[in-house]
Amino acid sequence: MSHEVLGFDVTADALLEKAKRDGAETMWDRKAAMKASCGFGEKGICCKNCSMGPCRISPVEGKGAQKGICGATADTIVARNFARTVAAGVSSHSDHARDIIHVLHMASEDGNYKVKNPEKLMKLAKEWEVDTEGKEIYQIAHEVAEVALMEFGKPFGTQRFIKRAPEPRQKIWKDLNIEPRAIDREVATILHSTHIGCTSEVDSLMDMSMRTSLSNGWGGSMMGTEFTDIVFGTPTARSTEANLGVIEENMVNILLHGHDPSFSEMVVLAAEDPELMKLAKDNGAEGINLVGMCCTGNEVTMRHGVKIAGNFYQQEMAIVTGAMEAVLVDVQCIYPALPKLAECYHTKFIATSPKAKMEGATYIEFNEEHALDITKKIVREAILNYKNRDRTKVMIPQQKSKAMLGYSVETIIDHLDKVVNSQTDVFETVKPLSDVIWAGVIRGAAGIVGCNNPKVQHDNSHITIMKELIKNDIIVVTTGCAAQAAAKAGLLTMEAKELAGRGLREVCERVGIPPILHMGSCVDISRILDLVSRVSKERGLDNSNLPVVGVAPEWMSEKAVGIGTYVVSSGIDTFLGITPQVTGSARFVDILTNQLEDKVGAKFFFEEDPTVCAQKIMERIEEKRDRLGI
Ligand code: BF8
Repeated sequence: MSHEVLGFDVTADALLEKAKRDGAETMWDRKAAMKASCGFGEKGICCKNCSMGPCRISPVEGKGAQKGICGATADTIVARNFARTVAAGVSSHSDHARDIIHVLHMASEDGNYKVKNPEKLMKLAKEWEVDTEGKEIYQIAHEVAEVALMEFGKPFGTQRFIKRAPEPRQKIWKDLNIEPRAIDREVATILHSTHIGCTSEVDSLMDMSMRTSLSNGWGGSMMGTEFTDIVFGTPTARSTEANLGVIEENMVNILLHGHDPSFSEMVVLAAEDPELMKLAKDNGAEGINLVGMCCTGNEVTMRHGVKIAGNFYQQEMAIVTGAMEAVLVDVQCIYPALPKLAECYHTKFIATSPKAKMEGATYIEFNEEHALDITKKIVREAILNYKNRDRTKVMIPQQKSKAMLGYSVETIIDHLDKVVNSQTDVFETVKPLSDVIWAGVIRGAAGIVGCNNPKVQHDNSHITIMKELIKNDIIVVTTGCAAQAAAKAGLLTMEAKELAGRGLREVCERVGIPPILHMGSCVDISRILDLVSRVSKERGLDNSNLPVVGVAPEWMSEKAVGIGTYVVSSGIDTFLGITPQVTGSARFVDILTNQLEDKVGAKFFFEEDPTVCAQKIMERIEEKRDRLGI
């Protein structure tokens, strides 16, 4: 079993040994069976866009096939594959957002879904010029939701939220003709343009990739965040615990895994039902213990403090503990292997989304009309399964760490208002943040985001880079599975300020924040865009002028490629700890890591060694500071 990449994880070894004893197959067995990954796929030079192929281009220049049967070169094939990956990532995030908007569209005073944050709704109505005069809140909600739904398919115009970007950034997009239009249109256009016999021009494919990615960053994802906050509340700072040690020996354990809070929020509500709580006790348990994983875990922890069982690579380990009564999933990042693994234990694996039906799963379809009834039924199934737990097969690791999270932009500004802005009587501004960066107390900021990937030691890249940066006075904001890695490592605590440099430590003490701020799920990278753009606007600059970077140390999903592309297109350099599947085209690599800077003022960096990556990030931040003369 090749799981040496787990050396960093203190819970892994014993559980993997247990999996072996239990006859349970894990990703590490499958990775070992995979032997080597496909060299053509790895470099992005396999084309299966038509059935004359698949065509594989020789990775050696001048030797073997240099073109596909249609004549597509390695450059074209790599660029087309990249574009399609971006389109898939954009679809996932934006389709998730669409579901949340539908939830607001059906929200009502006496329904399962309500407007939890009317102030945010009214702000958005104003921003989008929706007439609110004399209308009650739910009518406004429905009208705003309708406007949002049009952002997916409107025939004319560009995404509404691009006006939130600094003006110089908007001009760059306009001049390059990459202002994002309707989301579905951008995705369809990419699929069309990468069909055989359409675009072969590499720069054009890159431009289309950027435009499509922006329709997510400043469209789908941003709407996802806004509407989630309107329906379920804007996250505020709160504490929780993280790692597999949050699973309880004497409780009904339910794992929430996936992404969409319209499902997980209803499970949280169902688990608070007095009848179900009594049923749990009647079945011999002390209560119901909800725990989260991946981005749905982030959503429910930052609004309710639901404990975090772990991040992406721990989804199998949570089941191997033998103490999980049910795994409830909706969409994205769920291994198809889980239902089979659950069969090795008493665990019920319940799929709920028609968008992600899974072989071997119990399927209980979730729909928003009967949301609470369905989630109550599901929680009941989990409770009734408690008696089936085989105590001889239970092994729960002890490890867990405390964490502070829920730092939405509003919460960060609220902290600044209370301790700094109140002295100047200028509220709701990020000026104090930009002031400490300009003064050099903090050298810059990094958004560290993304997944786990068995190509590198799990969580190690996240944690190494985070520690190195805060030590050197670079404040970190984080989302996704990277944020959960930080939570498990104890880095989302006030005590973690002791690991920070003097300047950052002082800021943490003064403002009352940890040196690493958990800002939510992957969709919430839009919060980071918002924060960076506020600082740019405050200084009258563009994002590309600021000493800020994006980092995805262990990314693996198509969504991550879409995100990285919109972050760079938004003027923020992005460091990737896993090299994307583009190295079959030196020209495309040069576009990503060099030429993009001339176009959009930012570029990608590929660096797999986390220590070297941190060093390069710091050099880039200092370079940006030099250019600003600060
Ligand atoms: O939604 S859950 S593995 S893809 S980081 Fe990555 Fe984690 Fe998936 Fe982003 Ni979030």
